[in-house]
Amino acid sequence: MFWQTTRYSIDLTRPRVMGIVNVTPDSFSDGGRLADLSAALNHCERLLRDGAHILDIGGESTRPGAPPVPLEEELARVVPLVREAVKFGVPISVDTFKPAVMQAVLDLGADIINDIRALGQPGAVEVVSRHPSCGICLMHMHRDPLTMQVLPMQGDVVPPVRAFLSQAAARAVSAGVARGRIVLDPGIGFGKTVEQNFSLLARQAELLAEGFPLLVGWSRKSSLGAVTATQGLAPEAASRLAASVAAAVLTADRGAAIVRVHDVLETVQALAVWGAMREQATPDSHVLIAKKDQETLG
Ligand code: 8Y7
Repeated sequence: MFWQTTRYSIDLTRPRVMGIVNVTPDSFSDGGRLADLSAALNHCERLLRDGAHILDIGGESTRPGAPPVPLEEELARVVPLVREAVKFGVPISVDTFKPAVMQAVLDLGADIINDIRALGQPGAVEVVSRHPSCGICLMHMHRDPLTMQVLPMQGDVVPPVRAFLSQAAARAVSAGVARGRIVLDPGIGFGKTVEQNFSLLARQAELLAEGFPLLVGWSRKSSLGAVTATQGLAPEAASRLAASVAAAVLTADRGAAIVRVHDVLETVQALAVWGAMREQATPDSHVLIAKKDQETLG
């Protein structure tokens, strides 16, 4: 299966690693805009050296409880970086739900729109469908970042998450977006309890049954903190590396095509081990996989 994006047709025969690039004041800011830009570019280069296949640039923190970012501020954070990042020679994804930001980065040549609101904002479907080929990630979120963890979902979340994603994809397709441009994402941590997040992992096959590739982001999320807590104390986000890598391998093993991660090097290494095992499990398939990879993305 391939993911059709603006400039790249991404071969999803093996799992792809999307490296997270946050351009929010709490990540790179040290005062001056230019310093911020060069720090962000250095971070991009590091993720690429570490083996990232895709970069995901975001200018709005979507952490639970995070306040909204005004349009002008988000544009000021994201546009200068995307303008440079499209020169790296890898697919550039932009994490935004604002149609005006989507339009601005697509005009700069961005390859993928990663929308935590699944094109739910008025005008978003139109911006994406007007573009001939950009990729799009449709993610499930319950409520919004301010309130999602105060009142999470109830009961079995797998069927409603699947139904939501199915409808979001159908809406995009009927607006003219080719199916091959779409990937789906269950939105780990977006308005779900720890148990609900893990049920989305255990039963990922039910989401795959929609027939679209899955992108999944477990990296450093609080559910990983919850299940690795000792004496009631969860490790901080930066200390959830092993847990994040374990979750990335498990989600890939259950069929996820793209993993969205902070720790690219470790995830790439872990997936290489998983891939080596898998080649032995299916002796015929690896020749095919290697050949396809040569034809497209590194
Ligand atoms: C996800 C995401 C975040 C995710 C997709 C964080 C922007 C929170 N999580 N996008 N964004 N999937 N597609 O902890 O799981 O990274 S922000």
